[in-house]
Amino acid sequence: MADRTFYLTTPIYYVNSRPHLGHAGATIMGDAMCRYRRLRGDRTYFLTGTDEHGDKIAQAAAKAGVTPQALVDEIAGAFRETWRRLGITNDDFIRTTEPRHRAVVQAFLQKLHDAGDIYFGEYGGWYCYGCERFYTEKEIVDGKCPDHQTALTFIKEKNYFFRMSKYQDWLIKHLEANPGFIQPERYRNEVLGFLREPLQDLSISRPKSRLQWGIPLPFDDQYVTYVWFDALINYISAIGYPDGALYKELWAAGHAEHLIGKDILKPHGVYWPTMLHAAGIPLYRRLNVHGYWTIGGGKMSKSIGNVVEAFQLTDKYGHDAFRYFLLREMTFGLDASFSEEAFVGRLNADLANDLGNLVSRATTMIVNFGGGRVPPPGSAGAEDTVVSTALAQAARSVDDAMEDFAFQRALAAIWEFLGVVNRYVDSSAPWTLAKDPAKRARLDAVLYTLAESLRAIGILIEPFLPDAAGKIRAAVGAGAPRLADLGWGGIVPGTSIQRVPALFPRIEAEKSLSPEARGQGEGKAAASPARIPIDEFRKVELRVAEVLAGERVPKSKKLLKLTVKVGEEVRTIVAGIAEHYEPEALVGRKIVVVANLEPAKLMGIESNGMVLAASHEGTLALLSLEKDLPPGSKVS
Ligand code: ME8
Repeated sequence: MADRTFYLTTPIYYVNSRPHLGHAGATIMGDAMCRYRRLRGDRTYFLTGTDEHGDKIAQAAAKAGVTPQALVDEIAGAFRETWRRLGITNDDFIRTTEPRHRAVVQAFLQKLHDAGDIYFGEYGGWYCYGCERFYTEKEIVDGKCPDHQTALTFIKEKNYFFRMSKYQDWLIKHLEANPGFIQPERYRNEVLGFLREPLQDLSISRPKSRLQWGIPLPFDDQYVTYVWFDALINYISAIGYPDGALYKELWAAGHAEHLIGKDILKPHGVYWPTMLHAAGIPLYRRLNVHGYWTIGGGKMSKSIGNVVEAFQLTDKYGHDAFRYFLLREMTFGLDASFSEEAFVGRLNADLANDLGNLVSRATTMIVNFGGGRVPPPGSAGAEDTVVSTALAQAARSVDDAMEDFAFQRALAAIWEFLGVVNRYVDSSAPWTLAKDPAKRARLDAVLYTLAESLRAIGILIEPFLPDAAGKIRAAVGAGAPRLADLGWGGIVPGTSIQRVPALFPRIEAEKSLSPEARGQGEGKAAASPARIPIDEFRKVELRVAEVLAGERVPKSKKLLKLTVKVGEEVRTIVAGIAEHYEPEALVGRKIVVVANLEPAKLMGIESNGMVLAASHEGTLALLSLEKDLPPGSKVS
């Protein structure tokens, strides 16, 4: 991450629905990224906002018996308020109905019109009001919109068009010359895929006779522009294109990055770069594309109440926990599934247990055995350097991960560090050292290491768990967080330490989970099974297997097809772990399998064996080996 200036935008959300889980997920990712960049000391500017024109808004307002402006004011207010409540640190909030935006859209249109890139023509095509765009014959599925699964409307009218086709070759060349322009790579490939077909010119206007709620074209007041020509321009109108200081600093100097969901890849990956190029404006630096949240296996849709319900879990379990779950559970670029059960599982395992317990134990021990003050470090032994080395490693991994917007990887790296510190507490056993006055110097060294680890955790988790990070920093007397202060040894002996008893209280699933979520748990079979003689157990042949390849079983949410090596034998095992593991991430891993099961057919695939995994409250963990042994090794 060489660039020390960073301008990040989220999509501007349609005001035809109130903020929901999907919007929150995207805005939280943007916020975590910008908090991280500020922590690095980078000049950071974070923009979000609302997209307020279009047929749908006008229709919804008419239905509600209010003016479109009254409707958009209310919903834009709800978005602003939601982000304030969630602690989102956006620097500005752009609304497409603002005069500052309208002026830039009109100037942009005029520029393209003057350059001959906007022309008047007739077009007939299948239009989806949900997406606010025409679909080509190839894209239409069963006569319906592939996204909304609703009927399309055939519209034929005279309109203004942007000569997008003219820029097809240029865009292909740009993508080829700049492999990191769209990431993750699958989306770059998807855009290159769109560009294999001839690019159509883009209809950018609607006649005023049909629609009033948009920005009038500067060269024909009988037409309004809206949809993408209106919405995309927010990214530069908000920062004062063409002459504003922010525009020059953030955009013209090449520091802009967009964060979007995969649903709006084409407008951002094709329309926007060609629009910018045609207007002689430099391109954005990078487009970062995230996947979709699904609920109960189905695509999350705005019209479904469950997205709203899911969002209410923020208040039930706390904003930090909600943020953590969304950032930890989604592999950037891929879809992820949301369930209250998995949420509570993560909250208990990662937050209450790994993090909360550690902070509580460490602060309590410094209070009880160190008189509430950081002792002198003494001389660090090998056990102590394991902790400082692990911290440096975690900091490097977090930086690498954040370069790719891979929040899940950044958090996994921090949790590895927490694991090291947790094991350090267990192995150094300060409670035993405290009993022996001769071991005082060793006890001090251990307590110092713990205090220093807490200070580091209070910095490292700031982008992801800002409230908890603040509490930890307050408890160890640390000031404003900066990555530059992560270097080992920053905490000053004598600093007063406060106890932090319960950062994340454990959730008792039985009491708290909604009834549907509880029903899915594996707790039902928890009654202890009858005891068996050892001979019975010996009938089960457990072996180490190496995963050679993995893929999702088509049409199945749960199943992965794994190709594994057991000794010299290669076989297929179908495992119900697809909701917990990406198949590619398993390749090369050594796991434990039941090797002598009778073959079984699952979704038409013959499975020869079973993969062993532990599960608890929605979290699933594959059994692995503590030391490396060859595939085929017997497990007993
Ligand atoms: O498309 N999972 O606005 P929009 C994850 N106004 N993210 C989701 C999601 C889900 N199920 N549902 C929505 C628009 N999102 C246009 C954008 S930009 C110039 C104009 C997130 O209200 C995701 O980031 O439909 C997606 O791209 C965005 O909300 C779309 O929000």
